Amino acid sequence: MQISRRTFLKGSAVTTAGIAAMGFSSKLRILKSIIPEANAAPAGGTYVNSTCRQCPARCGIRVRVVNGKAVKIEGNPNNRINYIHEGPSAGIGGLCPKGAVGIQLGLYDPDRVKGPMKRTNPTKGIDVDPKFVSVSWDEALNDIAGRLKKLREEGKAKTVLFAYGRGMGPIDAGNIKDFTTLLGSPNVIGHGTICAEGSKLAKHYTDGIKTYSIYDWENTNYLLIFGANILEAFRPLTGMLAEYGNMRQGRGQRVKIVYFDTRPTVTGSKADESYLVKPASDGAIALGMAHTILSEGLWNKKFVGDFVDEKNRFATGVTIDAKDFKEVWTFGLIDWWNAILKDFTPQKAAEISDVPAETISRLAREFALGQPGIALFERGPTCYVTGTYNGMCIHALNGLVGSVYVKGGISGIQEGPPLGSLPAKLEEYLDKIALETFEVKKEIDPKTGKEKVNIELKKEVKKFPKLQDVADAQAKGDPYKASMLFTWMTNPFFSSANPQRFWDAFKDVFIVSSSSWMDQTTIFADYILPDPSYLESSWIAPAYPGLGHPHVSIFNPVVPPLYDTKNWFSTLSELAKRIGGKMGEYYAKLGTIEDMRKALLTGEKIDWSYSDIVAKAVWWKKGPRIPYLCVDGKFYKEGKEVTPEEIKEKVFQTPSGKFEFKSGNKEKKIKEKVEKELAKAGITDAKVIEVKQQEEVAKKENDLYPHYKEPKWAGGGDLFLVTPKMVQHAEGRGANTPFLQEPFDLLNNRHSGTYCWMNSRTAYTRGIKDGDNVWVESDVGKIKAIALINPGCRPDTVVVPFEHGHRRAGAAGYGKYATIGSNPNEVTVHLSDPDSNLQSYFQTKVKVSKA
Ligand SMILES: Nc1nc2c(c(=O)[nH]1)N[C@H]1C(S)=C(S)[C@@H](COP(=O)(O)OP(=O)(O)OC[C@H]3O[C@@H](n4cnc5c(=O)[nH]c(N)nc54)[C@H](O)[C@@H]3O)O[C@H]1N2
Ligand SMILES: Nc1nc2c(c(=O)[nH]1)N[C@H]1C(S)=C(S)[C@@H](COP(=O)(O)OP(=O)(O)OC[C@H]3O[C@@H](n4cnc5c(=O)[nH]c(N)nc54)[C@H](O)[C@@H]3O)O[C@H]1N2
Ligand code: SF4
Ligand SMILES: [Mo]
Repeated sequence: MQISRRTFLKGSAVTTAGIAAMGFSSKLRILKSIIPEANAAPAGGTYVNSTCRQCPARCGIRVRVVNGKAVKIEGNPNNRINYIHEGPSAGIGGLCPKGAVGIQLGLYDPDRVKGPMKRTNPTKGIDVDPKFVSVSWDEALNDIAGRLKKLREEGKAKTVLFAYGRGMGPIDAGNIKDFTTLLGSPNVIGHGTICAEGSKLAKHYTDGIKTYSIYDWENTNYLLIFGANILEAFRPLTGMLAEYGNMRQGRGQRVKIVYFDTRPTVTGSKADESYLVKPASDGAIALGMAHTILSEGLWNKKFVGDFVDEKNRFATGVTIDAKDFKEVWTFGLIDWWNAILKDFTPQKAAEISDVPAETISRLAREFALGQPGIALFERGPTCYVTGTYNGMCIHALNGLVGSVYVKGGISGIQEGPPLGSLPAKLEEYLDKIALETFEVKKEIDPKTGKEKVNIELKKEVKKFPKLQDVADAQAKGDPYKASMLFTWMTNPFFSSANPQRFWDAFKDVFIVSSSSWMDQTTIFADYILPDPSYLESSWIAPAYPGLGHPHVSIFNPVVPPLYDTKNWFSTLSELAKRIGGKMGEYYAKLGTIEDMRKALLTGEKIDWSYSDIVAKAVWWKKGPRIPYLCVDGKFYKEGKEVTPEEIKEKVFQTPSGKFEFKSGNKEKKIKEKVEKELAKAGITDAKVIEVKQQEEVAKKENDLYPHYKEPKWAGGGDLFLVTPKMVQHAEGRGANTPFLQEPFDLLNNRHSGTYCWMNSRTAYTRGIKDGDNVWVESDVGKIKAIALINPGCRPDTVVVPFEHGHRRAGAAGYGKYATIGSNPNEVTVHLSDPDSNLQSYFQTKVKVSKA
């Protein structure tokens, strides 16, 4: 439920003066009236169940509240995401370090924005004091709504941009999509392309499912990990820390872990074998492994198939006739071999990656023979312009050994929760202005026979590109100039590569930030309409992929709002009501966030009572982790064998209905692009289109296969730059938390600051000593860091972890800790993977010199 400070007080029929004078028991009573099931803790105080929002994982928390103050966060064992399934801690809910410090980071941080603020300095710049002054909610909302209304009337609704991060559920992102649709703007821009889209697309191009994966840690034997930092980042970190313990000591079979990264990591130090690879070379390593698996006859014959005469003909340099091989659940193996693999020997892979050829072959053998095992990756190999292909090469290993949809393997179907409907139907509230941008299409779903309503963007309406490109689009005025920008839970003026682009392009745009902190985007804001902390809020959030079965985490207000904040949904709702007309009617019908939450959580198939869900702060349905299970080359669901048609629809969503080594989904994408471009040139003749499509597919044939390409490096320097996350970082947000910043980091025995880790040789040849100030410099910028000599680094690679260096503009800006040091994104060149659109964060080379 959304409880602003005011409604909290109103609901309990007391006054502001009253609450200050109120004793603990009265506050507890209020809390109980909101969350009736809040149970008394033995030593006084209460426990309130809720959800963590320090990372996208959505672990369950239980917060101890004493005398109206939240004092401690623990794991909530009702929630399945951080429920410990196995080992000595089985049955409890765990937390990672970021989850545990939520009280400090999320709630009692003195640097929070305490109420609505208005900019008084019309000049904008990263180091320019915005001179914010407090305003009333009414004044701010009236002004902003007036501007939106005027833009709508002038036919400029689409020039209003909404950027959001961390939104997974209909309420989670403040119901933002409904608001923009009613407003008539197509520009609702998520932060996925500055996060981890590369791993999703690599899977879409191979197994057909475009989502993060589900890993069966409990039953696996072997992990081949490429740049997924499972003990410091990844997600859910809590689950991973517990799973790691179980995999290594909690059960009979000790899982073997092999880790590839470009720099020293905790995960690498805890693995059985760890390799420092040349940046962006993982695709080559995986291809070398695939070469070994095939030439040594180690592929999974029941899943992949075999030569018709069962004699292995895969040998280096030998072309194979596709007729000689019969594939079962895979597609394109022989074409892939002939085009890419036959000459991609482990020796070749070794030259590219710096991992010895014998090691590549040995690990390939071990992986194939040690099944079930998983080849997994996340941002490491994918944050390059060739990232999608690196990912495809790695995931292809899972195809070769048949570790997809098997016990102990990797799968990709995360069933969503069966949420109920909202009290109002969006399509009934689009007015004339909204209908200039969108059209409502109704069709009968052939499967259910029921009417389906889609709200689609009109073909002729252009929209802004992906988040990191918005700055360039704005600078060019292409597709048009934005007049307003709203941000929720994202800070692209800090987190995107070369954020200086945003500082320049958005100087004259009216910005409304909902941030609870003076982040870098907020420094440019005209208004701040601050959200409450997640510990003061009411939300729902469907599980991030990982569990398989449906699951929703629930946010409950743990304490009353400390400050004059307003939940983003209520802010949008109030703006809509002020704009009036159908928009206002829609939001009046939706009611409060509590009404919405209740409507969504009382769906037909939600079998727990609403009060139970709220009290436990979770709903989930028991179900198998892997709904479609492959056993000996046959697929089963609930014990019954399923048809190839069902597999095509649900499991391998590819044109062949199989795991593809020659990507039909990529081919489709190439063809769609040709058709779009021809249409732009006014060519619609089907024959012409087809010929052009075939030409283009032939030209790009290599792109259909998992393959390796050396990417072009940017930045003009001689040292690869990697800017990863550390365990104590919570994206850009953790920087202001003493509890996270003060402990020593496990690898380097240092705390808070911007360090540039480098090999002793790299330092020596530049006359740099440990602790010296250094310049890290590229074509786009120059930052200062402290040299940290770590002999474990590659001599050609320096590491500057991401999180610090938030700017402070006059009195505005994150507090003491966050403004320490520098932001490595200021020297990172803005490039993206053209396939996945993921920002290529690690594509820059820098110069390092003594400052
Ligand atoms: N502590 C912490 N945990 C988090 C987050 C956080 O901010 N802090 N954020 C969450 C979010 S939003 C995400 S998307 C995930 C991301 O989770 P991960 O992808 O696991 O984390 P990253 O640090 O982004 O990158 C992973 C690793 O890739 C390495 N790397 C760079 N280039 C290469 C390469 O060419 N090859 C290989 N093999 N490795 C390379 C980096 O050095 C880094 O150690 O983490 C989530 N969990
Ligand atoms: N160099 C480098 N850059 C990276 C990464 C990296 O590893 N290296 N990681 C990338 C990844 S994986 C990601 S996901 C992105 C994340 O980048 P962003 O999408 O920018 O997300 P955050 O840094 O979490 O910033 C969220 C902002 O929301 C504000 N905020 C916090 N809580 C709330 C709230 O409750 N409500 C509202 N309205 N606002 C709130 C905070 O002020 C914070 O500044 O960064 C990317 N950038
Ligand atoms: S992994 Fe840690 S930060 Fe992420 S939701 Fe779970 S407890 Fe919170
Ligand atoms: Mo992310």
